[in-house]
Amino acid sequence: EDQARNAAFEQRIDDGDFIEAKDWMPDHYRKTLVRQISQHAHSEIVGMLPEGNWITRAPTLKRKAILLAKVQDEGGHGLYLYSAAETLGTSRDQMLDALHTGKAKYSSIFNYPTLTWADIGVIGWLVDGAAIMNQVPLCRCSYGPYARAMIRICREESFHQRQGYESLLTMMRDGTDAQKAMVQDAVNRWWWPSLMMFGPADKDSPNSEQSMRWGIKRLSNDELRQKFVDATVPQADILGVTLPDPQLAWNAEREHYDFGPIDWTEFWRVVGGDGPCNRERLNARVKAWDEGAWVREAALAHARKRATQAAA
Ligand code: FAQ
Repeated sequence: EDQARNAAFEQRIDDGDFIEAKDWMPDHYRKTLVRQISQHAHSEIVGMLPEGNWITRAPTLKRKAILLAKVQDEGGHGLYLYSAAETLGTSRDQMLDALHTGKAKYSSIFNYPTLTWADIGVIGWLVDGAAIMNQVPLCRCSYGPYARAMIRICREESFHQRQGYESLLTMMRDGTDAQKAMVQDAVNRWWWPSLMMFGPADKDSPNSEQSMRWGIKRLSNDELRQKFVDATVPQADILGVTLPDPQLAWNAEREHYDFGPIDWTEFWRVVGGDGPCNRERLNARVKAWDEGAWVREAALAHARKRATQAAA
C-alpha cells in the first residue's frame, strides 16, 4: 500500500502539484522539510540579534525607524516559518528546545559580529541579497505552506536589501573618508561569510540531490552562489567598493564571474558551533526565552480565564 501511495506522491511532485499538510507524504520528505524550515525559522530569530545590536545607536531617526521595522519583520518571518513547520507535526516547543540546547542549526552568517554602523548596511545588501537569491526559488517549493510563507517573506526581504544598499550609497556618496573606509571594511568582513550562506559545494552537499528531486530545492547551492556573485559584482562597482577576492573576474566563455576558493574549514567550524559569536547568540536566545516565561504564563492564564467566562 505504501508503495502505491509513494508512487502517487512522486507523480504529484512530477506534475508540479503542491503537497499540503494533510496529504500523505514519505517520512523522509516530512523530516527534510522540518529540518530545513525549522533551521530557516531559527535563522530569522537569531538573525535579529546582530542588527538589534545597533537599534539604539542608529545615526538618525529615519535609520532607526527602518532598522526597527526590519528587525521586527525578521521576528515575523520566524513565526510564519515555525507555523509552517508545525503543520508537519512538530511542535514549536520541540523546535525551540532544539535551538536552545544547541542541537538545531541556524545560518552560519549570524555568528559574525556587527562592529560598526556600516555592517548594518552591508547586512542588508549582502546578507539579505543572498537570502533573496536563495528564497525566491523556495516560493515554488513543493510543500504548499512553506512556498506560501516564502512569498510574503521575499517581498519583505526585497525592502530589506534595498534599504541596506541605499544606506551604503549614502555613505559612499556623501560620507567622509572615514565613513567610506568603514563601508569597505564591513564589505571585506561580510563578503566571504555571505557566499557561505548558500551551503557547501554541490559535491559536498548530502541533502541536495533528494531535495532537488522532491522539488524542495529548485536550484543547487553552487548555482545560487554563482547567481549571487553575478548580480552583486556590478552593484559593488556602482557603490565604489572592492570585493575582497583577487580572483574575481568575468569569464566570457562561461558568461559568469569566476571567484576564488571559499574557506570551507571556517564554514564548518562556524556551523559546528565555534564561530566568533555562536556562544553569545545562543546565550542571548536562552536568556530571552527564560526571561519571557512570565509573559507566556500570563497569556495562558488570561486565555484560561476567558474560556471559563465564555463557558459560564
Ligand atoms: N549555515 O546538504 P546541505 C535569513 C548545513 S537567510 C549553517 O547543502 P540543505 C534572512 C545544512 O543544514 C538564512 N548550516 O543542506 C535574514 C546541512 O546540515 P543538516 C536562512 C548550513 O538543507 C537576513 C549541512 O550543512 N535561510 O535568515 C549552512 O540541502 C538578514 C549540509 O548542507 C535559509 O535557511 C549555513 N549557511 O541546503 C534574517 C533558507 N549551509 O541539516 C536576518 C532555507 C548548509 O543535514 C537578517 N534553507 N548548512 O545537519 C536552504 O535553502 C537550505 O537549507 C540550505 C542548505 C541551502 C541553507
